[in-house]
Amino acid sequence: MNVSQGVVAMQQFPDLILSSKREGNNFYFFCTETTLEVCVKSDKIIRFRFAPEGKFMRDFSYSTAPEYQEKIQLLDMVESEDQYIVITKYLECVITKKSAHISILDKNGMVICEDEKGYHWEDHKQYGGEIVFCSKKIQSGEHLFGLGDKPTDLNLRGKRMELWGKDTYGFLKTSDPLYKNIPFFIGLHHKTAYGIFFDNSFRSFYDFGFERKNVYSFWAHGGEMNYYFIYGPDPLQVVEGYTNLTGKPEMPPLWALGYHQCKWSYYPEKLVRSVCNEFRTRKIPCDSIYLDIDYMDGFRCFTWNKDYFPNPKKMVSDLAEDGFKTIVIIDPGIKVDKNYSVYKEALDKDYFCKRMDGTLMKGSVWPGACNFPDFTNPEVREWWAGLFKGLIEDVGVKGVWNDMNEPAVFEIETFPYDVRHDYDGDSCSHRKAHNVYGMQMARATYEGVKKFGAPSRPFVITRSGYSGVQRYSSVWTGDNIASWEHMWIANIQCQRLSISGISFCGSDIGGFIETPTGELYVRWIQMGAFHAFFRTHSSGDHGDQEPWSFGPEYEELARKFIELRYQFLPYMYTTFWQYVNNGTPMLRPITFLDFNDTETYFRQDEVGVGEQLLICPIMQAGVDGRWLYLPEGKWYYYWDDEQFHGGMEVWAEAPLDRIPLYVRAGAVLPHYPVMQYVGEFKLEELFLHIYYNNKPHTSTIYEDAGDGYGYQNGEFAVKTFNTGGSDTKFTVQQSSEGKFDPEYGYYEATIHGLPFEPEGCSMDGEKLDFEILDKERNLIKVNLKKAFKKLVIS
Ligand code: MIG
Repeated sequence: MNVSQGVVAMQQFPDLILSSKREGNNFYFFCTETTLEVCVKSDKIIRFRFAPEGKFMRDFSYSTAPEYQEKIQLLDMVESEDQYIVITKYLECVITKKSAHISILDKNGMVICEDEKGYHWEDHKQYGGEIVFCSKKIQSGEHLFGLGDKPTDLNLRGKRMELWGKDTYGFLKTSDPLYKNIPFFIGLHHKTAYGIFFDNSFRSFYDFGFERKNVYSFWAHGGEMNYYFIYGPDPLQVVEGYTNLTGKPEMPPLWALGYHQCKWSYYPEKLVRSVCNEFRTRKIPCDSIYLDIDYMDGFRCFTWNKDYFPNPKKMVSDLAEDGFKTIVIIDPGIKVDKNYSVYKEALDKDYFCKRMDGTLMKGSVWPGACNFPDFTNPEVREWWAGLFKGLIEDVGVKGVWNDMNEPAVFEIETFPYDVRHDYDGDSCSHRKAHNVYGMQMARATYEGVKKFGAPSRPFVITRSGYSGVQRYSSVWTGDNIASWEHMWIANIQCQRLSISGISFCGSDIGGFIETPTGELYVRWIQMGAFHAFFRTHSSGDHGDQEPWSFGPEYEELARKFIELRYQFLPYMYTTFWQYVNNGTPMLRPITFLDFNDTETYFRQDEVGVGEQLLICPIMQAGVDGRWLYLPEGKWYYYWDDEQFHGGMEVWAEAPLDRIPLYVRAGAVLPHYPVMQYVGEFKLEELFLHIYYNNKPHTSTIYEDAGDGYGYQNGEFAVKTFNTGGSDTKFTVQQSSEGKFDPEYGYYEATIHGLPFEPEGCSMDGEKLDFEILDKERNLIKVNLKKAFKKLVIS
């Protein structure tokens, strides 16, 4: 092994590769002591692992990574005097014999990603084992994205970040680390994108040219150098590749895409009921209500404070009748109390985390002194899931909110390093388990909510998580502040989470800490209406934060945007399905939307929402509009149908009753009527808003029952709409797949932007009546059969 003497630490490197071996899709390269494993997972995904002394660790990961294998179309290896080349359909992976340096090239011979020092390691003087490093060159013009919930600029170039989940109350733009641990990032240069997923759960670091301008590196305080290279070249494809690798969620219940109302805390029962009542009397749509920690008896998980909630089952079912799903918080800390059955059982069964020397891990959180279940033990997870029987099956709670699972502990921040964990049968210290603890808690919670809520779909939300957490849970961005800067941060965080495999995300609308002005609240709710998770939450002690708390003028505006969200529900649901089906992120940074246009690389306020929409929130007080950059193509301004060409800056007229919102020309957007909650009434019709375009354009609508698992057995419908036109004619064609037949009877379609005055209209060859809705805007209305195949307007 090569040794180069540093000032503080000794870096060690692999040396000459002496031989190689192929086993199926895996290749092994043997240096004197070090072994490199190269596993080809798909035509676009290659995994690299290093064993410094030739012996690999157990191949286990809480992301689904190790089992993932796709069909490979082409795989070959060639050896020359000084290098090996592993060849796939899209990639050439060059490994030098001299130092096991790795470069990956595309089929045009362009270097996508290449080692600088490459893999190296240092002894961990304090804790033993190795600190494992990998450094690569930053290519010219390279931008770097990813890493989950970081609150800083989207492009991470020039920054250094850390993953070590932390309770960061009132975090700042510069705070790091935050709650979530997502060791995945994306590089983009020369119109080519790739990703690196460093599947290592130890405390890890990412230096994107902070220390040395043209080098990025990632390292972890233990474990293996074990990373995946994921090829695009389109950045959205990189995210899809990563999401396929680490897993996609199931469809959420449709109501979970509705509006959620939360506060720390709504209690007692009377207050909960009156808040829900206010929503219905004021006709502000809402689908769920949250109970924060005060519903419990002395903060004991799975208990109720009977003074505040004498009959939870009755309350929950009354609320349910009015369309409210009740969601309750569950923290990991279990109160030390010999008279508390959950505590007693966990103690008897040895389910709590222990310190290295065998005493229980004790820490203080809301209930006072607590012990903490070891969620990395499969038996503990099963037990935990079982605890939800009471809440879900008996009381009728529909969703569970996991908080404090970084894990957070008062005074000492988190568990000490020496705490032991099972880690699914390969016992380890907290150094390795910390970053996955929250995810394993969410996983166990999800299993319980799913089991006892069957056949309904579960809803779980978590604050912490590791790669793959998206399979079990939605997330929120934690304890933010009621400020314009925090609205900006939320806009960034939700985009970043989306491109980190976690599309089901949202922020505490209006801010958790302190109280927003009515204006800030309205601007924030406008943005939140386009985030998959749409919830107002606040810490309550600072003032009220219900949509009506800011006076009638702002209430009217908040209602308008919550209503808008319900109108957009079938679109958001379709976008969610595209995420579930293909791993496509729901929010798409403008750079990802149009990565061929490098102008977009320096922008981050503009966000694609699914395939057809673009928003650019107003994040400043007292303004009536803003400049923004539209990506390539033709766009309609949602509010007045004004048409714009992309690839340039445009001014969006957006007084407080508008968010800058654009629709792609040619799009078919489904709308629901305004409803107070999902399933309030039977739908008579589905509204379609169809936007004229002279170029062909495709839109999709996904539908299913909105709950239950029929969709996994073909009970769904995917409708494809192809639009196209000329100066005198416009055509809309529909085809569909799947056997689900929605309850509504027909489509009520509005055609926007026709460049001609229509004279006739036909559906599947037969004459069809149309109505002119608005002469000036040339808005045409037609009613269409659900199964129509072709609409022609001329
Ligand atoms: O130490 O449960 O981020 O959403 O309302 C604070 C009380 C604990 C932090 C969460 C917040 C929640 C609060 N919790």
